[in-house]
Amino acid sequence: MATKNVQAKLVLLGDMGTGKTSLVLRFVKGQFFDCQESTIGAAFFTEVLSLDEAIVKLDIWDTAGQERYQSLAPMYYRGAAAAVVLYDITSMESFEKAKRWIEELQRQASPRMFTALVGNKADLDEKREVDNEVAEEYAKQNGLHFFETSAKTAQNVNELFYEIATTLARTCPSRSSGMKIQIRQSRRGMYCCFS
Ligand code: G3D
Ligand code: MG
Repeated sequence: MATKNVQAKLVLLGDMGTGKTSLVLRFVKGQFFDCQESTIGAAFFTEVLSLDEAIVKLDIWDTAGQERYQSLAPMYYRGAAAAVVLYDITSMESFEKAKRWIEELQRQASPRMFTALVGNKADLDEKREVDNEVAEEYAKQNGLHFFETSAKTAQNVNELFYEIATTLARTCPSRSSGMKIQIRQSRRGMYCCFS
């Protein structure tokens, strides 16, 4: 049987400083920096995951400071098959901001979009402001996948991205032959099944 090939756009949303760039670097490069430079300009990563059921190519878009300008967001998440909305477990304010992003996605984005609520910096439990149970309950009520992660210790980072890839492998159609894909991409500039 031919292997299924899926290509999908994944966007990271959330307040500045929640660890979006750190989380992607941990996943893609296996690294963590205590002094992570703020993201300026485009930040784009591609990662290919080989699963039993499919090969999933994730085009990961890290917000390049757009989190400051919420009005630019729709352009950023248009065509995305998956969104990861991050908050920092040591900041209630970042959790409230994450909820605003979720509400915006629910209003604007495709209802089929895979959406995960992610509480990062789980290694800083002694400074925790957001209860795991409160966030998990919110996620449940809103039909979101939920994880607590640490880009620093790598806790749950692979689990998060593999859950995304496994779900997309199931829900996205396989890329067809080169010609058709080229036409779709040049016309719409989008990926996967939600373009
Ligand atoms: P952003 O891309 O969402 O703006 P960054 O966030 O990835 O730039 O991270 C912001 C700060 O949080 C960085 O520290 C980074 O090292 C730290 N950080 C990110 N993830 C974690 C984590 O899981 N645990 C801990 N303890 N720190 C984390 P600085 O000092 O550069 O502000
Ligand atoms: Mg960043």
